Amino acid sequence: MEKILVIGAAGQIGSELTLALRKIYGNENVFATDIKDAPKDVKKSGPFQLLDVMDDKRLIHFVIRYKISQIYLLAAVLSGNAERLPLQAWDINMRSVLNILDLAREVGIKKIFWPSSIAVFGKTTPKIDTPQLTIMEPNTVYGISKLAAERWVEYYFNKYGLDIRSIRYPGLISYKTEAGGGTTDYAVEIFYDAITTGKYECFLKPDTKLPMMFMDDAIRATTELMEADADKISIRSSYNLSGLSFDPEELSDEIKKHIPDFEIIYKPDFRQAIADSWPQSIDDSVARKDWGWKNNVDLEKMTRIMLKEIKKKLIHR
Ligand code: VAH
Repeated sequence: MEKILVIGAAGQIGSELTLALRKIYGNENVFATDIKDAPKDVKKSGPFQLLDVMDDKRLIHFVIRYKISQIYLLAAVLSGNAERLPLQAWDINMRSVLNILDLAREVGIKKIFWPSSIAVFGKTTPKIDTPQLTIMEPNTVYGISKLAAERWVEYYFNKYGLDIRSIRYPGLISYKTEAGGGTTDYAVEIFYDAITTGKYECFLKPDTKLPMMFMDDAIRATTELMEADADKISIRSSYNLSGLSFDPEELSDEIKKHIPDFEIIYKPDFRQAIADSWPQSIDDSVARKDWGWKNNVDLEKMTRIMLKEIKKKLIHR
């Protein structure tokens, strides 16, 4: 029986991935951990424990005690927050990965998932349909740490045969957790403000097009990648993945179809420079060829689901 450890299970991806993994492997076989308390549905549906991925001694003790066979490492400092604490963010984003890689090699963990990001691309990368293999000169702390970690995960595959798999997530949009300090999180905050106040102050310019994805597609991509035969995986750094691409104005126009009086004002801040260094759209043909990836949710469907679910969530607050 697989025993799965999710690190960062209280976060935007980790909280939803934990529930998806519990559906596949059984509630009691998916151990959710984080350094902060997890959402109710994560804590109620199976084991949850406070655990710091930076504490390598406690980590190895946990993995041996519960006979962990797969690890999903979702803990990281996102782009906006990382610019505020550069060296701490570098340390957390790098040491967390290296702790897991070394632990996995030592105790023989079967499979690991680790998320990269489209933040590994920079100003010199082709912006439209960014290829899987291309120039990568990120100039954000978050992007630099994700690019360095991509090199490490590929190194551990080549040198020790570690089956670690990864996806370069675009901006992820979900309603179960609040935004967590990312540059793309305007596309989450906007829904809450549209519903509660009818207006949103956007920290990016109206024409800032970015690659995005609804969380359900991202979770499905993750489990499909992890369940694919190892011989189908040709990329051991991290797969490009794409769902949709839109800018704040296009998202605002879609919201107005549901809330006609919705108003948006644009006050770009330091995150504009981060967004300007990222691609506008991603070529994910390698993921489609290798393990049959395809996205399901478009802008219209995502907007409808986000408004419906956040309204429900706010009523029950
Ligand atoms: C961020 N949501 O904004 C993350 C993501 C592509 C961006 O990695 O930092």
